[in-house]
Amino acid sequence: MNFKIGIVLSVQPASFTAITHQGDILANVSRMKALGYDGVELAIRDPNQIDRDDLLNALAQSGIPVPAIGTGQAFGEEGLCFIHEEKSVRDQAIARFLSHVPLAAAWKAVIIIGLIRGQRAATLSLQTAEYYLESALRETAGQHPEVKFAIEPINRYETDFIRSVDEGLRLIDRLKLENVGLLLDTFHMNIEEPSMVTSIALAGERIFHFHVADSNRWDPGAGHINFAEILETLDRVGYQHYISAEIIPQPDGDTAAQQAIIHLRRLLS
Ligand code: LER
Ligand code: MN
Repeated sequence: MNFKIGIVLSVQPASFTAITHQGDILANVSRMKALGYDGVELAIRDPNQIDRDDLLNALAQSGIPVPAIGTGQAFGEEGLCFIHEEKSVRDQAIARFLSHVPLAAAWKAVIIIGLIRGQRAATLSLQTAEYYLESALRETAGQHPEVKFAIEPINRYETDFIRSVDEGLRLIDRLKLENVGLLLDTFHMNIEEPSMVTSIALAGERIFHFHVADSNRWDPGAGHINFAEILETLDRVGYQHYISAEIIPQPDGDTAAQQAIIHLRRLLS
């Protein structure tokens, strides 16, 4: 199996719980490198609030690739999203999202469209929400064919909009943009998909990125998801990108990160 193993780190402090390490990016990157991770996925709330050159230099010096950039904290911490009823908020979300593009281009990283798509207000029709989201994606991903973007179906308790692989596939079919695919996450699929392996097979080459967490969002191996069959299915559909651990720091960040890579390496060997 030709997968690389990554882990999600947050560059800025975040209230999102499924992150083993946040802040002090230099120290965290070298820790993950020492544990044997092939890459680090960076969750960045606001690229304008960090010294991007410093960050680029730090990652270049560490020699560790950045396979993906998470953007959801703009919604989680600030409420910016693509389907907000107020145009000014939608515009701010689009501007924020676009500010990730230079970093993604430099790292050849996939930009994630997770929670930044937003949650549908009770007064907003599904049709209008879909229109807002598609317009935002055409204005962003549609203008940057040099970068890949991945829509993440997220479970019903965290969003009410694009929860299943099927909904995600229908959206990218409507968009018809070569550079937009899916990010599948085992934690969400375990809640929403009748069969994770069937959904992975259905998404096939449209899977641009992959998150792993067990059924309890702890490290793979700590719950009841069958990762062996998931990795075999990914391999069968030709997936060759990163498997990125997005897990709760339980009992602590270092231990969770270490247990995750030990379990994943064992399954891949
Ligand atoms: C992010 O990748 C994720 O999985 C969501 O649950 C929250 O952002
Ligand atoms: Mn995820």
